Amino acid sequence: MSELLATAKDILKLNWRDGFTVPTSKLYPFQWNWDSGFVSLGHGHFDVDMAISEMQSLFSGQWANGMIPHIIFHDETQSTYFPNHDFWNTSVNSGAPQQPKTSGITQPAVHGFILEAILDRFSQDERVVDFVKDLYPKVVHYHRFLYRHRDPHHEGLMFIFHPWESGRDNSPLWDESLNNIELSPGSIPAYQRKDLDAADSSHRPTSYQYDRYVYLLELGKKHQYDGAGIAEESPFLIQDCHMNAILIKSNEALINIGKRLGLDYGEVAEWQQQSIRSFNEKLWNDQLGMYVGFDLRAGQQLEQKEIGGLVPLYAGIPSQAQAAKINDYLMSLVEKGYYLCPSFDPESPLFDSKRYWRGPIWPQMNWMLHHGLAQYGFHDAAKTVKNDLIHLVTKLGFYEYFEAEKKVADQLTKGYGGNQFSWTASSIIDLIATK
Ligand code: 9WN
Repeated sequence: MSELLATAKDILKLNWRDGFTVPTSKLYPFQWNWDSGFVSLGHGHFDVDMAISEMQSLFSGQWANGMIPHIIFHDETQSTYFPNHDFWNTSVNSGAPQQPKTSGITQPAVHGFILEAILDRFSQDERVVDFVKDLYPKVVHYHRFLYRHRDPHHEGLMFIFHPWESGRDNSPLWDESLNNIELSPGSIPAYQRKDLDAADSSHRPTSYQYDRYVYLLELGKKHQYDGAGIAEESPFLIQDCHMNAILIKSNEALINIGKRLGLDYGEVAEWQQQSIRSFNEKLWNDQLGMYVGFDLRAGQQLEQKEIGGLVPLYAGIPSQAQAAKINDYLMSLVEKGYYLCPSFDPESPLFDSKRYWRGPIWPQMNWMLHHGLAQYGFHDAAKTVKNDLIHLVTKLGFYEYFEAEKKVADQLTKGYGGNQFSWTASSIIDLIATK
């Protein structure tokens, strides 16, 4: 364990730049939104100043409308990632910062619960309390953006208009919406992918998917990235259960922090009430025994079993009976010979054990699931989710994601995607510290 922790710490140091951490140096050379949240948690175990700086650095990219972008391009000279800051051209929105340059879409709103975790750990440290008080209204403003610009029917459920916003970029969940995008020559600008220079192409999205990612990026740009036209026009418009569960978990954290530090949480409490009610009414699927997303364009649920459908456990959304169904699903995967937890239903023909979000195990997802299962008293599954990740990282290295099928994983010598990965290090550090 101590060797594993020492390596994890070294990785966080290695990926540390001037005040923030890159997910992995080759494949993702900038600051990513939800990665930074988890990474901040890891830094907090060794150096609280780094944890604080990580979050401050991320929020230096906040837009006037409140949005926290999914990428902050602190280093404009770095050209090994597509799409770079110039391709996003965020100057179409007058509230986008000139400096640092950013992308024009967002990612899961983990910051509220990360802030609460940091406060829990350092509640006696005045600097930390001041930092939390300073960041608090900015996080609230971010949530305000999500409710104001991403919830046109005032349901308390935000939508995403780009797979990259979900954090689960090429999940099979998005296939149908992407397939509805018909591209004619000239309908998207010319571009050159850079990810295939840094990762195995059999682990990454296809060029068919990338063309559609670019199409949706251009659609966002056309509407200044926050305009009402996005909801009217986007062929990809999803109320994702993972995004909304994380938002709800962070709302709850903001309410807790507000009570502790005497900060105004009235607006958050209102959002929260409506969000939890709508979430249970609209996103539970009894047949599957888990939560699902809702496709606003097609007007129907996305009926697939996948990792995002389990995350509401972490937000305390399901009843004990609903949570038990989620636990049953996880235990059935163990019986069928999988490490926990595959990102997509292994029994689906759409499952792909190597490719990105179409099957493999992701460390930060196990972190959230571990806490969710423990909260509901499912200690066996909680332990398995934690120990499987520790086992895979010990055996295969600090990779971005991992093979889920036991008999295949046991023959491998390394994980998938990027190596020396920051949130893998962070999740391991924090999980080992958790009882
Ligand atoms: C696009 C950085 C990010 C994660 C996402 C993951 C992957 C980027 C990409 O890497 O997405 O945002 O280029 O593939 O899917 O969850 O935040 O680690």
